[in-house]
Amino acid sequence: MEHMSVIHKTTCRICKGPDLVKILALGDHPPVDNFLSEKDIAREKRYPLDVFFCRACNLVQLLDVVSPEELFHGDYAYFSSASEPLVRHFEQYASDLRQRFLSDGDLVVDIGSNDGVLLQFLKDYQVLGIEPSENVARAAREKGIETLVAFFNSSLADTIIASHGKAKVITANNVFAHIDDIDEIIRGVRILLADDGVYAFEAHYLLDLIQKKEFDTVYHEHLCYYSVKPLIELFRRFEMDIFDVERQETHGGSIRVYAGKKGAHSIEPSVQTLLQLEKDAGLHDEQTFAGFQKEVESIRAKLLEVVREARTEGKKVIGYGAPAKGNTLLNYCGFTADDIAYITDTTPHKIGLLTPGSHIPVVSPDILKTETPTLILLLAWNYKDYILEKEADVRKRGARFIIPIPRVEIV
Ligand code: DWN
Repeated sequence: MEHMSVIHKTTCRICKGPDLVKILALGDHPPVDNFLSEKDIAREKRYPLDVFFCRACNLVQLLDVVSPEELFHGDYAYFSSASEPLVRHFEQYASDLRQRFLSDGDLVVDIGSNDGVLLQFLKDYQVLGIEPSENVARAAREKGIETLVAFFNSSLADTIIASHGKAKVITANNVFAHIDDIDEIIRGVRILLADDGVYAFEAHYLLDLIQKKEFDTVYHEHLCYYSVKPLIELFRRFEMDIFDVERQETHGGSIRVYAGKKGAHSIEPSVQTLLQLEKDAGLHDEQTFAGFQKEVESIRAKLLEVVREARTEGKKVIGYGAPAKGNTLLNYCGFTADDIAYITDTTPHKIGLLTPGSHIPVVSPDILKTETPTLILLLAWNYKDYILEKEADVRKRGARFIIPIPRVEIV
């Protein structure tokens, strides 16, 4: 793997202002989706993971930008379809888009389409995926979804218009928060979008992150931690409106934002409702973040206490799910394979590799058919209900799950 490169920004990604204050410092971390084998360990690099608040437009963001070519490379580890509840979420999302916006023959373009998890449910329309990671794009093509291996930008928008025409719906789910030059994305969306078209994107929601202490959703892929207020300012700069916003449960709590060309869609009350909710929760006020570092440190202290106590008592602790966020949590706590013997995961690509930074082996969940660990650290806590039900048998055999977020509890 090529050496990583990182740039250190000094201005806000949305308003371009310099008035930024650090609100969370998590230390130096390796990119969380770069699972690796023993031979790659020597070349692994870490970068600062610090979160900043813009006093002017209130965007919460990272300023240390690891190059996208090396985060979303040809051997990317994240396949959305590895999580059954997420597939169900995108099936519902597709039917929402179908009912509300789509007519026969419309073009739907998905930016950051991963393995076709959304477009697979819209194949009766013209669909086009855009996915920079070759291996993940291949999985989409195997589902019969036309997919361009590329990063989206305004020149690609022109190319797509020439070959496919303008898009009625453009989506960008768990990708719009990953992009440094968001202006370029919106320029491209504005070019590609039909005049009555809709740009719909999902991103984890800052309100959930703060209220449920989801510090582990901070990692180098996530450059922005959106709230509605700065997004309105961003789209206004491009003569676009945000006309509807829906809270979603995915990834610990997300927002689905609907935007269109100025005046093309009537503005729903949901926009003002969420703006008010954010104001009431203090998301536009720097003071709200003052205590966050301490809250995160106390979650770490509790996790260290539980896991290290089990270790001194000779009890076996494992991890369940090897999500990107799990690697922020493991590395922030400084856990290694001496603390967490192994981690199970349903993603074939991750099985047999080591987690970045903590270097814990990832194995198939099948091991739990025969092994009964004492404690299971639920790193994929955002699927807690689904997983606790699925793993009822290992719990009957005496295993207990450590749920780390929003507070450490053992169930
Ligand atoms: O931005 C991103 C977020 C939104 O999605 C991407 N960087 C990658 C990804 O982050 P993540 O890896 O934290 O997402 P998930 O969907 O929470 O990852 C869950 C992991 O757990 C997957 O590797 C699959 C695995 N899993 C499992 O082993 N057993 C999931 C389920 C539901 C299970 O039962």
